[in-house]
Amino acid sequence: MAAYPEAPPGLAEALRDIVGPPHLLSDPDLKASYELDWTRRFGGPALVVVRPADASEVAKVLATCNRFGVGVVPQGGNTGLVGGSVPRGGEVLLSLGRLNKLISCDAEQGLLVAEAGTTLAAAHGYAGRVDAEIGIDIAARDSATLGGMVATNAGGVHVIRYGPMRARLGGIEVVLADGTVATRLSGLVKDNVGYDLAQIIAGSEGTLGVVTKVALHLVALPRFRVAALIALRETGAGTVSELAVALANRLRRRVDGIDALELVFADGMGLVREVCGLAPPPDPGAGAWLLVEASGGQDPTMLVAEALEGAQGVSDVAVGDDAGGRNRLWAYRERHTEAIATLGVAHKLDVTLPLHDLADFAGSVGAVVAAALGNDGARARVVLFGHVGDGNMHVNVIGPGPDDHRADDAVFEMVIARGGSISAEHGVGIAKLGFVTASRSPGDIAVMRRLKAALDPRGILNPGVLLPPE
Ligand code: 2HG
Ligand code: ZN
Repeated sequence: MAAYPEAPPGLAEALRDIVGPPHLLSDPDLKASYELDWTRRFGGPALVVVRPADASEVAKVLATCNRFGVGVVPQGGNTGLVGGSVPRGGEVLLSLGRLNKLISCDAEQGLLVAEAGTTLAAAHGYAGRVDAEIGIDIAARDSATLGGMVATNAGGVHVIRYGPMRARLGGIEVVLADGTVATRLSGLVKDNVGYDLAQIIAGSEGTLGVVTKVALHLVALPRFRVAALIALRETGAGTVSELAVALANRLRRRVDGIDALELVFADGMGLVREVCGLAPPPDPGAGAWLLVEASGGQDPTMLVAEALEGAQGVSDVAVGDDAGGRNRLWAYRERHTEAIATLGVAHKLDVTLPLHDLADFAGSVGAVVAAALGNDGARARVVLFGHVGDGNMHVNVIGPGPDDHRADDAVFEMVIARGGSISAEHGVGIAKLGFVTASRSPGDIAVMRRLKAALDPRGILNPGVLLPPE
């Protein structure tokens, strides 16, 4: 980590007066957990960590930092994977963790409103109490917070049915750099009065404002839900990736109410089983496994079974139709991230490919990484998995040092050449800054820069993230 920067005289005292002494952290040991991200690849020293209690304290903190011209890094559950929620060195770290109250959860209106630091798991619990759910789920649900998920437009396993976080938004409350509080939490489905505040802020990665409240549309809890883990073996009809993409499309055409279509491969499965001590999956010798989940008012099990009849490459299937059974199947997929973390600091390349190109990408990305790393290629390991239903693959490269960008660059160039996206759901952060201009038109970038200049003229909000230097 870089040397410890000094806070400008008077800043720490001013912030302490706002939040109270216990919530202004300047001791290096107390700050440490806020200064390194989940990947351990990104992080830097914060001037201080400040933990406001509510939106009005957030507003005062931002107004103060704006006056001092000091950068502010907002942080929710610190589950980000692109270096966007940890200091680069010399910013105030603004933790939203204390803003964790439920405001309302109304099944009739179909809306949950909660403070930004509420975890996704807590939100699931609130929705469940009124026989509803919120249509967003990610493996980091116990730590990831609603505000951070809006800021990064988080995706997850249910995007193919309900869309990403921005599609679930019924409104937000956001605090701008100068301390202005903008609130629109009505949750009205039809409400066409001007610019859409929530949609401007969603995906802005803390660069335009700090989210303090989130309104999410609810969906009714389905009566039936089933998950199936489908083992695939290569046949003359194609590689396991080709078979998986074909089967995902077939399931989508034939089964109503598909919630998730996820893909893991043999090396990732082996790693997860070894690290997490999981029982053998269906056909332990298979080359890949497709996890499908479907739900609705009718039991989808028969439709899934019928869709699998005659499907190519299927060597075995395990079905989970109660929560315990489903969770057991999901563990093979969800526990990839923690299992990979035991191998070292992974380069997390979260990319989308057009579906027709996904299988070819999956088959060739390992060789592209090895070539990019030259003599170091043999020591690198690539673990691939992801949300095959929406073309989103997680390419995890373990081996290159944190600042070695050769593999990242090669994969991003490959993705752009194929018409995909360098950031499917994790955001840009600082990890992908070099590829933003290749991913957006000059006019598009100009709009982003003007929005940034208008809402944060002193450039204090998450400096260095999302927008590359001009
Ligand atoms: C997931 O889909 C997350 O589980 C994490 O997006 C992906 O660890 C990763 O690469
Ligand atoms: Zn993911």
